Parts: sequence; C-alpha cells; structure tokens
Amino acid sequence: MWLLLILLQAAVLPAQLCEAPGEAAAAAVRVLSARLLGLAADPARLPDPSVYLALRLAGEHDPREEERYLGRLRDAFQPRYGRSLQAAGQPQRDAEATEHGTSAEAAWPETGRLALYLLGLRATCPPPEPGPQRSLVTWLKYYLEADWAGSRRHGHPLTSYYQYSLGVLALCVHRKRVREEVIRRLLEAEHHGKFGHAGGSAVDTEAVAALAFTCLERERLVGARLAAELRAATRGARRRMVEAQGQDGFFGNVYSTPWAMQVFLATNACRTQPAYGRAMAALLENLGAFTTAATVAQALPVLHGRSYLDVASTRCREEPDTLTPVGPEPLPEMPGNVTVRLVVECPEPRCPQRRLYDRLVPVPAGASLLDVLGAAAAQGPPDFTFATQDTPQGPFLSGVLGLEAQQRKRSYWQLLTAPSTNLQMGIADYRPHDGETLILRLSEW
Ligand code: B12
Repeated sequence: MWLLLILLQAAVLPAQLCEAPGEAAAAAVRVLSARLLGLAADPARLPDPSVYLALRLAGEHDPREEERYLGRLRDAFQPRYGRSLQAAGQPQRDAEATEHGTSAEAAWPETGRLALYLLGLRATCPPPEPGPQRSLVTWLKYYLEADWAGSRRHGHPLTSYYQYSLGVLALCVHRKRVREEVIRRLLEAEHHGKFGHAGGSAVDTEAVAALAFTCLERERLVGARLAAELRAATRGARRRMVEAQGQDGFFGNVYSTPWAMQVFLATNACRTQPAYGRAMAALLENLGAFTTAATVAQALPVLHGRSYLDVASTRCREEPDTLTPVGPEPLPEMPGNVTVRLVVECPEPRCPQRRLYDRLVPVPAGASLLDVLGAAAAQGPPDFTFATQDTPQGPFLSGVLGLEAQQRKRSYWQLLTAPSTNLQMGIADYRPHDGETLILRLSEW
C-alpha cells in the first residue's frame, strides 16, 4: 500500500531536474566550466585534484588540457606516493608511532589531498593501470589509520573530519574495504555533532561524511547492520540540511551548498526534494560568488547534476571534446581610495594585552584584504608583519606579528568583519569597503 502511494506520488509530482535547469542556466554553467579550464591552464597555480575532478565530472571536455592537468597532478603525487610505505621508511601499520609523535613530524597525514587525487584517478579516461594505484591506496589507508588513532586519542582526527571523510569516500569509490572501527568513528562523530568547528559551519563536513556513508552502503562494503546505521545517518544528515536551509536557499553558506546538494544527488533525492530545487536556484543566482578555482571546482559537479560518487561510472567514449578555456574576467576598475581599520586580537592566556594592533589603513578602492595587509606592513610604525602559505584555496594567512598559527594545536588566524561576522572568503578574495573594521583573531577550531 505504502509503496503504491509513493509510486503514485512520484508519478503525479513533476520531477525537477538534478542538473542546472533551462538553456540560460546551462550556458552559464558552460562558461563556468570554460573558466575553470582557463584557471587550470595557468602553470603558476598549485595543481588541485578537486579541479581535475570537476573537469572530469563536467558535461563537455577538453581532453588535451585535462591530460596535461593530470600530468601535473601525477608529478606532484607520484614521487611521494608511488613508492611503497616501507620504501619510504614507514612501517605498514604505524598509526601508533604517528599518534605518539615519532614519525608524525616527518609525515603529517595528507588524507584529504591524497583522497581527492585517488578520486580523480577513478575518473580518468582511459582508466589508469591498477599497478601504480596500489601504493596510493596503501598510503591512504595508512593516513586514515593515523587519523583514526588521532581521533581515539584527541577526540578528533589529526587532520579533520572533513579529510577523514574524504579518505573513507575515496577508498570506497575504489571498492577498498576499511576497518569497521574506522567507519564507526565517523558515525559516532556524526551522532555527537562533532563536525562543526569554531567559526565554521558543519555542513561541508557533514555532507562529505554522508557521501562516504552512501557509497559504503551502495557498494555493499559493509554488513547489513552497519549498512542500516549508515542509511539512517545519511537520512538524518539530509533532514538536518533541509531543516536548516536558509531563507536564501543555501545549506550553510553559498560555498557549502554544492557539497550538501551532492548528498541529494547521491541518494536520488534531487528530483523529489523541493529543498534541492531551491538550493539550485540560489546557486544559479549567485554564480558570481564562485571566482577561485577551488570554489568553482566544488560548485560545478552539482551544476552538472553529478556527485563524487559518479566518478565510478565514467563512460569514456561518450565525452564531447567541445570545451575551450576562457581567461579570468578582469576586475572592474574602481576610482579613489578607501580606509579600513585593521585590528589584531590574540586572546588570553597566550597574549596578556589581547589587542595587539589597531590602525587605519588607506588603500585603493577595490583592494583585497591581502592588499590591506601589505599596505599596513608598508606603513609602520607600529610595525605590522604577516605570513601566508600557498594552498589550493589561495593564500592562507598563517602568521601575524610573528605569531604563527599551528596546525597541530588547531589554532588559526580567523578573519572577521566587526563586530563579529566570519568572512566567507580568504584574504586574496575579500574586498573590504570604506570604513570597514577587519579583525584578525588568533582562534582555535
Ligand atoms: C577544515 C577547514 C578549515 C580549517 C583548516 C585547518 C585544517 N588543518 O584542516 C580552518 C578552521 C583553519 C579554516 C579556516 C578558514 N576557512 Co576553511 N574550511 C575548511 C573545510 C571545512 C575543509 C578544508 C579541507 O580540509 N579541504 C581538503 C584539503 C585536502 O584541501 P586543501 O585545499 O589542501 O585544504 C587546506 C586549505 O584549504 C586550508 N584552508 C581551509 N580553509 C581555507 C580557507 C581559505 C580562504 C584558504 C586560502 C585556505 C583554507 O586548510 C586546509 C587544510 O590544510 C573547507 C570546506 C570546503 N568546502 O572546502 C572550509 C573552507 C575552505 N574555508 C573557508 C573559509 C572562508 C575559511 C576562513 C577564511 C574563515 C574565516 N573567516 O576565518 C579561514 C581561513 C583564514 C586564513 N587564516 O586564511 C571557505 C572558503 C570559501 C572561499 N570563498 O574560498 C570554505 C569553503 C568553507 C565554506 N563553506 O565557507 N578552514
């Protein structure tokens, strides 16, 4: 009876499209794909496996450019992970050593990056030889174990639950089993709401974990009991996303929305769930927010109606070679200057005087926060110094006034606009307006 009702409902309700609907949207998505290809062609940028994944999950392709990008990724990953663990001086199951810090300094897990690379390899055409992939899979299993041991000891993985989930997802997409305990650790974290961190929403992480759960269940890599728990956890995550969807249509913010949408795609809820349609409409209205390669790469798969789980079903012969790269749009010129107030805060007990810097900084209109930091450093006294690290997301603010954020202590320089709104962009992309107060705060996540 229930089944009949559900079938009837599905037949009566107009099914919505899972990809961006309509010709205008398709054209906008095509431009975004071409722009990502343009950004990928720039050799000055760090190669990022999520960019490759987005290119591979798109509707149209430029096989030569994709091949070249894959070559750059191989150059970055193969020298390190093409060797067996033993050849690299790591014992096979050295999670304990990593936990106690002996080899940890030498080999901090790169769970997320390696997972994304392996996901990308699953989507190559033609598929790569299985031989060289074996050592990559072993490395990822090793990192996941190190992360798992970290989470047993510190209550969180050494990297993050986001990277840990990516690790489980990538192994699953390659049809590799992981120990039940490793999966249970993720389930437990999900049940106890451990995915959020200070200043950041939990949506991105919750979505990656739900994708990993969906994959494990779909690929039948777990027993019936655990499969039922994973299914329930995914349903719970999807329900929470629907309940928390903002008036603006976003799940979390504009950048976490594509990740959440992947969960609806992977669980076949995209056609029937109105929240998905609202999120797609919101995304299409805000495509202008996606300017960096990393953010475009995270948005494109869902705009094509695809999730990371689809890499396992790549059909090489059906790919149209019709995409050509497009260069980045120049930023509009803005006349005049603006003045920004720059404040640096470091809470007690680390810093007894809490506010370490507070100055007005004049910069040309349209300048980025990175430009503001540069102008502050040039204007002194009082002296202002800062340090950045290159990441696939752009420059990450790693130190201010000689105080370095420490990955191992989970401290970071948080970016806020006064009084206390978290910026949704990094220092290179955020453009402050005249009179704005920007706060750099040494925080823990
Ligand atoms: C975990 C995380 C963090 C952690 C990273 C620490 C760690 N060791 O894992 C912490 C809490 C430090 C963090 C900080 C920030 N984050 Co963050 N972060 C994430 C998250 C959830 C996962 C990143 C990840 O592990 N990726 C997987 C690995 C394999 O890829 P990766 O590129 O090597 O990841 C590294 C860098 O991305 C870097 N990183 C993390 N966040 C950011 C943000 C920026 C702008 C840059 C340049 C680098 C960077 O740390 C990662 C781990 O080493 C993503 C979610 C997402 N959808 O991507 C958001 C995300 C990347 N973060 C975001 C933002 C906005 C920030 C902050 C600017 C927030 C703020 N107002 O302070 C700061 C960065 C400030 C600075 N000092 O420059 C946005 C970026 C949006 C955009 N427009 O580009 C995302 C997409 C979240 C979102 N939905 O809004 N983040």
